Amino acid sequence: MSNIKQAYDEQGFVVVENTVPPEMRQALECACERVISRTRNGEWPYRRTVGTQFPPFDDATPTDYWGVQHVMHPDLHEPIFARWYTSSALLDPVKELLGCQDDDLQMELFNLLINPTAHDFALRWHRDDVRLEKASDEEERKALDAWHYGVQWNTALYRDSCLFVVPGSHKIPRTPEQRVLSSGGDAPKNPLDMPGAIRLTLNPGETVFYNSNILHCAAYDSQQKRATLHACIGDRRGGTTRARNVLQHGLEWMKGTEFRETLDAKGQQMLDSLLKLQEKTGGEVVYSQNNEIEK
Ligand SMILES: O=C(O)CCC(=O)C(=O)O
Ligand SMILES: [Fe+2]
Repeated sequence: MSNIKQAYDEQGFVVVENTVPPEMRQALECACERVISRTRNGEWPYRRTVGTQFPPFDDATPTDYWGVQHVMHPDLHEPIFARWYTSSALLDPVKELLGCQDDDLQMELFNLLINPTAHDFALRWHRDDVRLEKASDEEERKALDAWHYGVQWNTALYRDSCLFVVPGSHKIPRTPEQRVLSSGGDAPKNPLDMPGAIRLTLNPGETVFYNSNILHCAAYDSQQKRATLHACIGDRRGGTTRARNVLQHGLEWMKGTEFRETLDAKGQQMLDSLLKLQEKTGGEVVYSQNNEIEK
């Protein structure tokens, strides 16, 4: 087993360097600047709004933004995002971590995480596809045991210290103390109060690949520039295990020929796996999390 796979399997995350080929770096930075401007100017309807932690993000009067959704969307006209998403600099480690071949790769989400400009904001402790406020130990274990068919990542274009994780927590239910600190709807005042938590810092060009059901949270500083590529890829052999987590972000736009035509042959093959997944679910969208938790 490779070193990165061993670390990923044991800790639930691994940091990999050089995941942005030098010749793509500037194009990615410029494309990010453009899509961030459009979002902050209110010209891009698919975005993450301050005050809302999880999808759906479609609240009526947004005040600030912490993410740009669907950066490969053809209406953005930024082909560099799909070129990078299907590049070997990225797909080689993805295949290694999933233990899969090219044919198994399933296109999923590609979003951008940005600093809000006027408000600091934070996400509560969570696992992306488990409702922690009500999951029993057994339900948590079952969900974690089934979560082997996808990998998520954050790639920093600028130094990024927003993400906190509990290493190893992708395999085991929370301890009673961890459960208390992760069952409410609010973000923690100090994430390091969580037993076992560490803060991850990425230097420009570094990627943290992580199991999105690792116990994690994040804090966003409006004064610290952030443009972090945030994406995931699945392994189609997982059937519908990832459907809820992925389709809750609203991927109908990926069905059109306009998007398909922006992709190379490998990208189109990855897209076909996603479209099959969409077909299997009959278009039903179910959300992984409740934004409002009853207290
Ligand atoms: O901002 C981050 O790095 C993490 C975001 C996150 O956990 C999420 O979108 O579920
Ligand atoms: Fe998350």
